[in-house]
Amino acid sequence: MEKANWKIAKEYTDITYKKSGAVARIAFNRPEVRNAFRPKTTAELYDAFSDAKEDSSIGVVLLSSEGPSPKDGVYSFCSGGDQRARGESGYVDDGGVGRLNILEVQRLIRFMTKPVIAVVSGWAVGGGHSLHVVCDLTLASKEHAIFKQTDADVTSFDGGYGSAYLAKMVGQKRAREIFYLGRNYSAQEAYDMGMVNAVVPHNELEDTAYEWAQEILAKSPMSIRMLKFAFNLTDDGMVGQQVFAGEATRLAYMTEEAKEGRNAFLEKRKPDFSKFPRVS
Ligand code: S0N
Repeated sequence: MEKANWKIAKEYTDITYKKSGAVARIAFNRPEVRNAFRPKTTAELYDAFSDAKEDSSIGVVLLSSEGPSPKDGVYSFCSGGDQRARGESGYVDDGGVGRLNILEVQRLIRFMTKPVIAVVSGWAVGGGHSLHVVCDLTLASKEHAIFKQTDADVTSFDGGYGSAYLAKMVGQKRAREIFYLGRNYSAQEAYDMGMVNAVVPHNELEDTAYEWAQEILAKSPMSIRMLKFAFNLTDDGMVGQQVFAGEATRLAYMTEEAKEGRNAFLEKRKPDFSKFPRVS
């Protein structure tokens, strides 16, 4: 299998952003705080994900992390919202404005036309756990990944995809257990519950993620796009329908039938749809 040849796509402080061929890798880079995200981190994530979304040479995005921590050698994917950035009324940015915007990052991952793979090298906790839930696929380090929900310990809880969509994945009882008890779950336990796609030896994790990306890239991009939004649709309500329908319209525009509709208007004549089949 092809090996990655990562090149820096853009410099940030709280994340790293690289590309290799048609794969983008966005990684948390605050290992000293278990890769907790602060408002600056979420702004950088949003910027990098937007670039990966808009770059038509990119087909798959890896959401990963740098590490281990220089302090104690512990690996972490992400430990959620930075508790030191919480003011009296929520997470506060450097300018004193209350914002975290991690939900906007979740929506970008959810609604971008490309699969996003969570590469969980260590702790996936709180909002970090929710991020792996919202990604299309999750690969986890056999030795170091630990899944845990502390939202109810710190009163900073994800009542959206992080919990409700998790329940679709692992079942209501398990999801409630994860949130109500806040226990640690190994990669194998997470796999057994259905929230991890593969348990991978730690030193093979990044290469495996790149290989999975290559396998996806060999498929029809249109099919992958339509399937992603088809999988999303029933859980995303009218917005899910809107996103799926947008892709259907994009396909429709490519037909001769659509061109006849446009041309007739521009040529100020009645459209002639008689030659187009009314398929059963
Ligand atoms: C990750 C844990 C389990 C790791 O434990 P371990 O290995 O024993 O390490 P520690 O000694 O605890 O930590 C090492 C150093 O890292 C710092 N640190 C760790 N996590 C954080 C964090 N989240 N924020 C700030 N610092 C963190 C430690 O303080 C320590 O530093 P030093 O060495 O200086 O002492 C364990 O660390 C842990 O449980 N961490 C906290 C996890 C947590 O509760 N996260 C927040 C959960 N909530 C969210 O993420 C909500 C996100 C959110 O914003 C949101 C989501 C949905 C809807 C809306 C919102 C919204 O509010 O906008």
